Amino acid sequence: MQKIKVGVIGTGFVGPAHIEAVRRLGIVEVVALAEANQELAEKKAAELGIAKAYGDYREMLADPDIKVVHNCTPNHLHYKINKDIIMAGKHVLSEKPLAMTSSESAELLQLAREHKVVHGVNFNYRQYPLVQQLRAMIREGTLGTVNLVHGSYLQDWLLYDTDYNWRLEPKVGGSSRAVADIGSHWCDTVQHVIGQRITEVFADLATVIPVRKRPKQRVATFGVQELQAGQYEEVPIKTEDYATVLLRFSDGARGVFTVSQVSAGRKNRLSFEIDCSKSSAFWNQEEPEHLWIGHRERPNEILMADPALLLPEAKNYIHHPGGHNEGWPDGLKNMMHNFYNFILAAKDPLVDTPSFATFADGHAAMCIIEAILESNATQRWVKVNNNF
Ligand code: NAI
Ligand code: 4PW
Repeated sequence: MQKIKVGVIGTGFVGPAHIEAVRRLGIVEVVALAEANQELAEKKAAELGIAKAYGDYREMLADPDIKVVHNCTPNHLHYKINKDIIMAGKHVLSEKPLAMTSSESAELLQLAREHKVVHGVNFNYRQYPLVQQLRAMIREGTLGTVNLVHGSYLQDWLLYDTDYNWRLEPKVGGSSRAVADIGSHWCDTVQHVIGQRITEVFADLATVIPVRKRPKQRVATFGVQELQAGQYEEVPIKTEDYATVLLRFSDGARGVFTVSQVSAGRKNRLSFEIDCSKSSAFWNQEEPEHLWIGHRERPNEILMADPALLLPEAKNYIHHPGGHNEGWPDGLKNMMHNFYNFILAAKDPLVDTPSFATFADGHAAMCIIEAILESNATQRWVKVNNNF
């Protein structure tokens, strides 16, 4: 079977994870990567065992054999690079956020639709088996009507004033930080699970650490380093470390979430509880193989990610549709399922693979982020644009 040829732009923290994930699918060949310059591209290509290295991604886009391109660059480059990928006629899997503003994301959505390319955004946390199981249970009505959605996404990698990353810089990361970087995952995942859109928000944001020690040398994502005097400069920080947001959903559900990048001991803890008219459910990314089901009149249950217990829509996420997924490292499985669904759609756009996020979901995320920023600034409920 002919493998689909893929190129990856940006190989810092997440780019290599994309490469590792798609390589394991068995239906993809990563033939090229592009980096910020030729020297770095060749260094990374040698490390990652990739044949072609480009110091300018536009040269990679000229390769007619490459059908799919993953954009794993910093946020400020997403709009331009995604637009160039579409104009080159390639299917585009963009890292989140889709762009820096909702006007940019609206333009990308329209362009992708006009050029009939398959378009995806890597909201990968949808792709855990028990997240898909919960989505199927809600669609089947097993839990009843969704009334409340509440949860959090907590991390500690930016707890110290010496922790730094381009995500803190509005010109590179965007006007929002914790909400855009991780709140977007929480909002996308719960909307996907309950099948409703967020329609209104009321937000409270804070910059818990208003001054940070910015290293004079570039620091890798999640990088930690001891800084000596003279190796850093103190800089004011305006983007938020923390947010709590009240939510209203399209079918009447209410909710709230908290995001924090300064919660010691929480490494990457996305969690949510969905309280329905018959029963409730709770899922936590740090224990992804367990789904808590709460009942009023009978003992609560813990559903395990056991293929024998899962609904068909979720079973696929245990067993690779190609027949096996042994050896898939747990940390990669959610991305692998996301990319598998995307690659199937890229091979045959008529294939119905509803679970990966498209540019429409990426645009929806930008509209939610902008409504949250406006609500925080004006201290009132703000409606989210869902007309697209
Ligand atoms: P990073 O800073 O570790 O890597 C970015 C890479 O892009 C670097 O290697 C840099 O040299 C390269 N780059 C910069 N300019 C370039 C250009 N003009 N052409 C080609 N390459 C260029 O950043 P990280 O943490 O990997 O994040 C990248 C993106 O992935 C961000 O948008 C972030 O939101 C997203 N991300 C998503 C995750 C998820 O779970 N879906 C996880 C981590 C990051
Ligand atoms: O989207 C990413 C998350 O999966 C973020 O950009 C960084 O990595 C911080 O949390 C995780």
